[in-house]
Amino acid sequence: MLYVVVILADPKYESRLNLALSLNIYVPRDERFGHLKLADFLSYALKSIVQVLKPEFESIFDKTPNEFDSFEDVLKLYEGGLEVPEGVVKVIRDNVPLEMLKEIFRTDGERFLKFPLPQVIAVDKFAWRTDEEFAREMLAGINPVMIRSLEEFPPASKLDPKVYGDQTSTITKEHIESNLEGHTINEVIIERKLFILDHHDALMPYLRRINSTSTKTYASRTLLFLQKNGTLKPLAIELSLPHPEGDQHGAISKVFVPEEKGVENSLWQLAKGYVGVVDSGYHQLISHWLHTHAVIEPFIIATNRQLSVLHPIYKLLHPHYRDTMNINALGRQILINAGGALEVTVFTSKYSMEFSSMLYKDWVFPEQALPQDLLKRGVAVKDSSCPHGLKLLIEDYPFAVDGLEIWFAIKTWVQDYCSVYYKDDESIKKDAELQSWWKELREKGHGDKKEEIWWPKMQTREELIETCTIIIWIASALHAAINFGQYPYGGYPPNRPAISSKLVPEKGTPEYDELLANPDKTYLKTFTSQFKAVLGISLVEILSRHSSDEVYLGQRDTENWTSDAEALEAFAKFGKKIEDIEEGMKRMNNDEKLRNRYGPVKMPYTLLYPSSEGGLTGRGIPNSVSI
Ligand SMILES: *[C@@H]1O[C@H](CO)[C@@H](O)[C@H](O)[C@H]1NC(C)=O
Ligand SMILES: *[C@@H]1O[C@H](CO)[C@@H](O)[C@H](O)[C@H]1NC(C)=O
Ligand SMILES: CC(=O)N[C@H]1CO[C@H](CO)[C@@H](O)[C@@H]1O
Ligand SMILES: [Fe+2]
Repeated sequence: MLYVVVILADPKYESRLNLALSLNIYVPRDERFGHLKLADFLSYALKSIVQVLKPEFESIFDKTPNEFDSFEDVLKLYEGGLEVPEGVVKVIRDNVPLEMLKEIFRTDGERFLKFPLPQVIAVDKFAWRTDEEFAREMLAGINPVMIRSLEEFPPASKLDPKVYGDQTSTITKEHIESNLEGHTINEVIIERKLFILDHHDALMPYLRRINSTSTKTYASRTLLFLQKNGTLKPLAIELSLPHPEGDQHGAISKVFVPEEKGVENSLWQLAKGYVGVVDSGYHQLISHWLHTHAVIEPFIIATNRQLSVLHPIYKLLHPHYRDTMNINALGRQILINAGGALEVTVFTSKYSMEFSSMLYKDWVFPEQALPQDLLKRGVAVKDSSCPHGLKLLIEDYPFAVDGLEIWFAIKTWVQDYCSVYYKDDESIKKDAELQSWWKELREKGHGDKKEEIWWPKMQTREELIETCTIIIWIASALHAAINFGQYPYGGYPPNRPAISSKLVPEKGTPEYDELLANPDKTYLKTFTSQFKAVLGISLVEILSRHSSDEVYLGQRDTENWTSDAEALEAFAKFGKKIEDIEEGMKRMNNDEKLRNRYGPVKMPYTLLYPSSEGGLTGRGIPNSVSI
């Protein structure tokens, strides 16, 4: 009880501070980093990048905008060949302790930057450009939660036609039928082999405003076909802009199809780049920030306010909240704030937060359960003959395959644990603390959604178990799958461009002539300004790291977190299950039939391996959203 009083009486709460390197953001006492060495370092590093590197680079590149001339030029970033202007080096030297220089700025005070080689180009420097890899990253990359099955052709829009006119896709049969292994479009729809990465409706209402900033980009729809050998083939990309004469006139769209050679190939590569831009922004703002970091925070607050530390559900959930309030406060202070790093590196620019708030409207708690998410996206169907009663339509879908293993392991653990304390539904209804926790969460924490009928009523054991499983899944595995691939995939910006500064060149313009003469240069000019690339790489490198004292799924930081033997036994069983799952993942990664786990870039799918060392490992599921 004392605990609750302290929090309620707390006169301070997080508020804006002036930026200073020694940022000291107010976070409630129990939620502070405090036990950490490396997390302190990570936050220091983030602050340094945003507060030292960003303004310096901005001012220098403002005067002499530098562009990469070739992909070899970009590769110099990892070989120690990108020269930093003298002025920047001086400011860095004056502001950052020497021992941090190497780690944070990838420089030892000399004038060259050197980043670690991102995994996506570690084996092959150009495989990322293949269509197969482009499609594979929708299943095994850092935003594997977006692809869905296409059940109508042409793809329709849910935007209000009174406001937005006709937004139906302009992709036709003729664009794609030659690539369907001899089938017609109706056949592949019935066989459920057609998929879409749809970034049209969410973006269209923002595009006019976004294009008035330094970003120039498109809403996009990417159609994909599931081939016999289990890999996806991109069939067409549609890029759309609002109509120049007003929204009610619908969209103006161009359709690009895969071509091997000539200017058509250059245009196809550009089209894939724009898809990357929009998908990166959606990943960062929606899949990452909104769907993990932001939505979990109300659960932390309600848990601390309504459940005593001795309550069994408090003990169950507490490890999954570690450091989250602290990293979110830091994020609000320097990353997603107005003028912060995200607005510079993500295409939505100053509309970033509005965009993410708008999409919170579509967030539905029960659909965060992985099985529900897969069913909703039409990438799985119910089938009692399959393990867990679900059949994946794309059998080799690494995120879904590994995710389901983890999801059901968490669910079994939560079920075992809750069964110790709740023998029947009556005991749930009668638990006053539990009921006030859930009431506060729905009515205050996620208060904008308090009228929604989809909230579990918290009257049965099944509702408690599903709810706690979703919370743990979001905080641990979902966040890990979305977070720790940022550097391995996005540390090489051409593979995951985050921003575009030009539209597709039109025939008869000097830009089009340049595309003909030097398509790589056009690609880099469009997607990879040097300043934004260096800032973006620095950020994702820090954000992809584990601290050395991280606690991973299946572990707790104290052995004796409960004195109940049954609960400890169930937890030991969970830990063992998690280890077995990791072994299974390793076996699958060695199976050559599972091509999507490896792909042309020869990068095994490790993002849901539960265990990890500290540092930049591209694997590991921390218990909580901690970076
Ligand atoms: C899968 O099949 C397609 C179409 O036959 C082929 O182009 C592609 O190379 C195959 N992919 C792999 C990884 O074998
Ligand atoms: C945990 O509890 C057991 C049994 O009471 C005790 O023997 C052990 O020393 C405790 N471990 C720690 C780390 O406190
Ligand atoms: C500055 C700029 O290029 N803005 C464009 C953004 O998109 C709208 C809608 O298509 C165009 O009308 C603008 O010219
Ligand atoms: Fe994160």
